[in-house]
Amino acid sequence: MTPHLKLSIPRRTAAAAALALAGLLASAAPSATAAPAAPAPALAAPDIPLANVKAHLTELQSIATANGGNRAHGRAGYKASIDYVKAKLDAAGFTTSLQQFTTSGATGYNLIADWPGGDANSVVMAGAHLDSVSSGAGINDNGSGSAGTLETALAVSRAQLKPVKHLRFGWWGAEELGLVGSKYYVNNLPAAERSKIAGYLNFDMIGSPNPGYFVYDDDPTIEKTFKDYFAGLGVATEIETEGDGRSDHASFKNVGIPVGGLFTGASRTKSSAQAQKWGGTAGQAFDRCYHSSCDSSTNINDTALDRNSDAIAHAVWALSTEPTVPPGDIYENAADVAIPDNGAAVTSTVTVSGRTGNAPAALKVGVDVKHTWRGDLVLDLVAPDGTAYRLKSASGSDSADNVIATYTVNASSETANGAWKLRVQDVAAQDTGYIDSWKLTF
Ligand code: DTR
Ligand code: CA
Ligand code: ZN
Ligand code: ZN
Repeated sequence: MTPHLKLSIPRRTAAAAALALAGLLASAAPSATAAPAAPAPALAAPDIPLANVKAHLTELQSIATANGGNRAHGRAGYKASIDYVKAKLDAAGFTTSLQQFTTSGATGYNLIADWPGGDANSVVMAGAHLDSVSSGAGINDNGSGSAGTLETALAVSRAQLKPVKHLRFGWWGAEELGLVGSKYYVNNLPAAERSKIAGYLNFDMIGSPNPGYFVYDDDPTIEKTFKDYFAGLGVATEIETEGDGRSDHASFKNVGIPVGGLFTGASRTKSSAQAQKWGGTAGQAFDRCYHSSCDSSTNINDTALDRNSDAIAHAVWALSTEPTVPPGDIYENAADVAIPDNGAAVTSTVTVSGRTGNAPAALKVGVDVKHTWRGDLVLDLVAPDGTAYRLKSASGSDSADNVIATYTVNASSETANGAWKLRVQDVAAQDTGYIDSWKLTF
């Protein structure tokens, strides 16, 4: 099992951030079923006006039209695109810098924009590649991600946001040549600077004309932030399965930075099941104009572009403005434990020591269980004295995958020190999985 990436900020803050972001707060009494309740967001993101995002796409289309029909690396259309985005950010008060590199015999450019303020040692970054292929204007691929990211940055400025973490945005060159710009950025970032990046959010194709709603399955906190947003809209999401290595998040993931992102699909075909849940046309590609000359202003689904742009803002706000939760002490077990299908319960143990007195009335139990059809699963926290606290009961109809959640348990009647166990049982046939990791935060 590939261990999932942790937010690379100091563990205590990471856990606090994860807890602050986690959507499920549950107070459980012995054998009571935890009743999840979503916490109020620390600071709700504003709506991102679709018209503003579309206006950026109109400009990028004009740039392509005026420069040989594309915005590809090494061409005039790319540099004009970078200059357009940079001018908007400079006017909005960002600290911008152009990073030059050479590939395929031509000069490429990355644009980095820092929003002044926030903890310089904990950076939340969002980015998109701005280059197109040479065959077209690249309005969905990837004007859409570039414009959604740009408009979110401009919304940060309009709000004069004062985030806890530092916010940085990036627009990458030469992604279509092999993630060249983002690799150059990461490779030229000193290790000490890399370790300050708490997470990188990537947006590459977020307005496909026959859209799917895919969330990258990488860092669980980032993934959950996006999935919670779409759940709030009543929009089902799927895990992005073709994404590994396919866009700029790979450059960050390869050096251990937690990543996440959104995607509405490229040349793969939408299935009938997907058309059932998302609408659109089954048997047709998510984007029939992928890497083609028809990837122009008309090659966008406005609803998908709007929803994903709003999701970008939601994640940027949520991941950078979470309340300063007093750090707790974390006890974690990241060893994978296989869960037998429709079989006996398994446990994973964390041993708590060196504490005094009882556990808190709001003991945080963070779980990461990878398992298809999570309705099969029953989860309990078992205290050192054997008392069981129900975290999650079986719910046959819940066909979604994975239990990535944080529960709050009133464990004030339990002594803190001792061997605490997460007990998981699969109570229905078919579908299997494993405990990926879990942790207690006191
Ligand atoms: N490689 C990207 C398009 C792409 C294809 N699959 C994925 C998955 C996740 C993000 C992006 C993509 C491009 O052509 O720019
Ligand atoms: Ca919107
Ligand atoms: Zn592409
Ligand atoms: Zn792309």
